[in-house]
Amino acid sequence: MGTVWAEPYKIKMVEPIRITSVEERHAAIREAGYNTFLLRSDDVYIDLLTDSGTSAMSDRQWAGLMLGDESYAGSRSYYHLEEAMRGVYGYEELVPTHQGRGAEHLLSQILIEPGDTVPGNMYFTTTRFHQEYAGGRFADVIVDSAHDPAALDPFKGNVDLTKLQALIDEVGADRIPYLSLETNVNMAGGQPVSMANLQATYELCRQHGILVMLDATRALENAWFIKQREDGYADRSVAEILREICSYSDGATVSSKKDNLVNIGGFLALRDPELARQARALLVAFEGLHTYGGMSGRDMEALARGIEEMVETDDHIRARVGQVEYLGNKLLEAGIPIVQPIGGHGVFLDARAMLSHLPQDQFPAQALAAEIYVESGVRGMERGVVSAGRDPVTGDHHYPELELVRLTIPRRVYTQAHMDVVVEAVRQVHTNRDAVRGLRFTHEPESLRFFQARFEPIE
Ligand code: P71
Repeated sequence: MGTVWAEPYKIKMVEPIRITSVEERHAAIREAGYNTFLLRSDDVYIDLLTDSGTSAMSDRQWAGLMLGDESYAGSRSYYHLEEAMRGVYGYEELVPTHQGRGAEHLLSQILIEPGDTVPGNMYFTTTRFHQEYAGGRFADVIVDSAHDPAALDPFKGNVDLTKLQALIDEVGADRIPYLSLETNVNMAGGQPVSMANLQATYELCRQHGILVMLDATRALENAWFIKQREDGYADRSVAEILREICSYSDGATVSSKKDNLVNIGGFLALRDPELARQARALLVAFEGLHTYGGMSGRDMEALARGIEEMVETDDHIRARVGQVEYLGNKLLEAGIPIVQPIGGHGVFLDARAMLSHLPQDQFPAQALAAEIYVESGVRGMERGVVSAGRDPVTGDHHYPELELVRLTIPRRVYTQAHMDVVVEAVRQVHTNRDAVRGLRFTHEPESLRFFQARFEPIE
């Protein structure tokens, strides 16, 4: 294989998209309260809000929709999904859910007691919500470099074992039901965990009787980075690396809307049949019967095929991450401050560096995302103080060091030419950055506020 890569597929069907005028976009963003979550997709040209549920399925997956078995109980498609999950991830017990947060809900409810602490390598919004909802407290044990957008550490997703040990000493291992270990850490900018760190973390936790639960939502992207960056893995397939990642854990939650190449779905995977029994007891109350969770038969069939397809060869993941790196490198060449190294699922603009005239309580990343949309119709997502929310005890904003706009690339959807348009748009905003004004809330929801918050520009 040479150094030039290309997509391992050709295009059989297309979906037209519309370019709007700058006047239309001004009106649209005002109506959306300067929140890109509240825009209508018809008003968006290139949609980089998220890589979640936005991927293009293959012809084999679409064919699977027709073959899905809609039996209420014991669906053939469930057994196909179970076989695919066991084969690719290596866990024994499958608990299907409607999407990732359904799995997080079940896991948090079965393992967390009020007053417990759940350490993790940086928070994720829904994950932390469910930990707190179950009465727990999240404690960040990621390496310091994860909080520095410019640090070039190849594994900025790693757990800092000193921080973890200090937490164990402080609260006691019996108040830590599990460590929540995210692969290719989303909020850090799509940054991987090394295999050595996964192994060492698992061993430390085992010594203290603490379970390790992966958030394996983007474990495939993590496997690709291990292959590229960690000694001893260059000649291993991503399929083998993924299996080894999972071997250092007791279970996993997965949002199948990412790596797994489907538009909806997810699962909780476990090794311990007793924990799986407890999860299924809740599953039937909150999601659906244990052989479908929240998914239809056709959803499960497409998902089983997506799981198999993502690791069939390394070419898929090479092209997926290659496209993200293409965008990131073009932005770097243009002098735009982004999180480095370039992540697995998107490019993260450093809004704090770009809009240095705005204090963090004027929501620079929120303002930057709105500005890029108005400039070009490209939609990104705020990942900064708005996403971080408020401390449930003090009521103050959490002020994360990372104040970012995420330009997230859906899998198999956009072309290199689309990426060039995005570069042009961000360059333009960067040139005029001093004119971007800060924002203030006009409506602030109590929890997961970023989804539905509304803002207005500060005069
Ligand atoms: C993403 C999403 C979707 C999302 C969720 C919350 C706020 C904004 C966007 C979802 C994840 C994820 C990780 C690591 C669990 C979930 C929840 N990501 N873990 O990045 O990235 O999964 O959406 O299927 O419920 O845009 P779910």
